Parts: sequence; C-alpha cells; structure tokens
Amino acid sequence: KSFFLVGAPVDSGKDRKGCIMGPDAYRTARLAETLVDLGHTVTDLGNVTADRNDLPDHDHLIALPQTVGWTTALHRAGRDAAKRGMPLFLGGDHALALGTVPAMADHAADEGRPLFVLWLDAHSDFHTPLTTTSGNLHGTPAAYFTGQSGFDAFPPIQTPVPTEQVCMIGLRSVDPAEHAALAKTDMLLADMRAIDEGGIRAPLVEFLDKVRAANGMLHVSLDVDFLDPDIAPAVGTTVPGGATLREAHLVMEMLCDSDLVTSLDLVELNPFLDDRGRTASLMVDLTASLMGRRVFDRPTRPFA
Ligand code: DIR
Ligand code: MN
Ligand code: MN
Ligand code: MN
Repeated sequence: KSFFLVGAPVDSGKDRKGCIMGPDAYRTARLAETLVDLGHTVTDLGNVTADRNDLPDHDHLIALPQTVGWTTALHRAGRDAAKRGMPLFLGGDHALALGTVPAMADHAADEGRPLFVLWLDAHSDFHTPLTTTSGNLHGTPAAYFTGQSGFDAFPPIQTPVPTEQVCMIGLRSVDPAEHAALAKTDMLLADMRAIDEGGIRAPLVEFLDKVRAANGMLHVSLDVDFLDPDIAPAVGTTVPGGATLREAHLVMEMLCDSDLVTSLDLVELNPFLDDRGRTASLMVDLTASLMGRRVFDRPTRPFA
C-alpha cells in the first residue's frame, strides 16, 4: 500500500496541552520505517498548520477559532492526501476528526462509495457545541461528521456520515447529553460490558460485514484512551477498564484481514505524559498489526 502521513498537531480541542508533540513522537517511534519494513511505501507530508480566520473567541467553547482553523486546514490536507493514497493522520487531539472524517466522507462520495467510521474510544465524542459541558471540542467530532446541528461556527458538512454507518467500540465514558442523543440513532455501540460479555470480535464482525456489503470505504479513528491506562498512560483523559493489549491487536489484525480500511486517525497521544515512549511505541505496533504484521496467516497450518 501507499501511505501518506499527515501530521496534525492539534492541541486546541481541550485544556491540557501536549498533543502538539504527537506527530513527532510517532516519527521518533519509527512509524514510517515500520510500515516500510512491512513492504509498504510511505510518504511523510510533514505537519499541517491551522488556517487563520477572524472568528472571535467563544465564552464557553475552548479555542473555537483555532479548532475551526484546524478543521478547514485538515479537510483540505485530507482530501489532497486521499487522492494520492491512504492517509494516516498523526494527531493531535480528537478535534482533528472534525476535519479528517468529513474530508474522507467527501472523498468517498467522489468515488461513489459510502464512508463508514469505526470509532475506537472510551468516549463517544457525540457532544455538540450546544451540549458540551466542558467546552472541549475534542468531545464533538462524531456529532459534527454525522450532521447533527449546533455547529454553526464550523464549515457546513457536505457529506454527512449516516449514524448507521458508524460503530463505536470501547465506550466507558458517555455523558448524559451524549447518551440521550445516541439513543435516537441506530449507531452500533459496543461498551466495555458488551466486550466483557461477548468478546471484542462480535461487534467488529457485524460492522465489517456491513461495510463489505455496501462496498464502503472505512475510516478508523483510534483514540489512545480506547486502551487500558495500564498499557497506554500517555493520554490526558484516561478511563480505567479499557481494551487490553490482546484485544487491541485482535481488532487491528481483523481490520487488516478485512482489507476494508482506507484511512486512519491516531489521536490523543500526549507524549508529555508518556513513560519512556511506551504508548507511542504501542500505537506504532497497533498500526503495524493493522497494516500487515502477523505471526502466521489465518487459518494456521494444522499441527497434526
Ligand atoms: C468529554 C470528552 N466527554 C467532554 N472527553 C474526551 O469533555 O465532553 N476525551 N473526548 O477523550
Ligand atoms: Mn482514494
Ligand atoms: Mn476521542
Ligand atoms: Mn477518548
């Protein structure tokens, strides 16, 4: 495959700083070299810079003008990268998905195909600017790209992703307003209890079958806090009880086998909070599993 790395050092989606260092942490953890070793071609497009605009500051929403500036810039960068190959967006906090996912939806529409989104996150990020209590816009991208109202300060969505084309896995922190809004949709939602009870494989198989049947393109948005904080401490919004190392690798390996993934966000890595780079390295290892690293092909040769 031909990958285009798009650095998206977005740090405006919440108060705590540090995600600005994310793209360089992935480079330091040898993301490009790892993908090349798997037989892929990699072009690092460097880092995007936010557009300037003359929006005024908002009294509740944190860094609204900056986040709108990232949204417009990443939309453009994402569309350009998708024309050349498979974009890998190196975050940056999850506000970057305000730009990347609409860009991938527009790109898919150009190709005459529907976009599906797999959201791997402890949080549903389904607030709107009208419902967020924290004012943190990294908690809003899923509402924006599905076309919910309340985003008047942002560019209008050209190609909304229907909620039935979205699957969220790993949920364990959903605010009341998000819960109420999600209940009105038919999004496929797998909270941690569903994973405990039925395994992480089941919701993924159901969703991938849907993507395949629709000849869809598939964008994966991987938030570091999808993972259990014991294995992935470098994120500002840890929630206990997340995906294990094995669960996360299984998801990535199944996505690889499906051959459906057409773009990827790696988000919320805060290298300032990391422990000798282990979270950055884990995210690179997960990307490697997604892009073909394996011990044996499936099914394995019978032992007998
Ligand atoms: C949280 C979002 N529900 C909020 N937290 C996130 O601030 O509205 N953390 N997205 O990753
Ligand atoms: Mn394409
Ligand atoms: Mn998130
Ligand atoms: Mn999260």
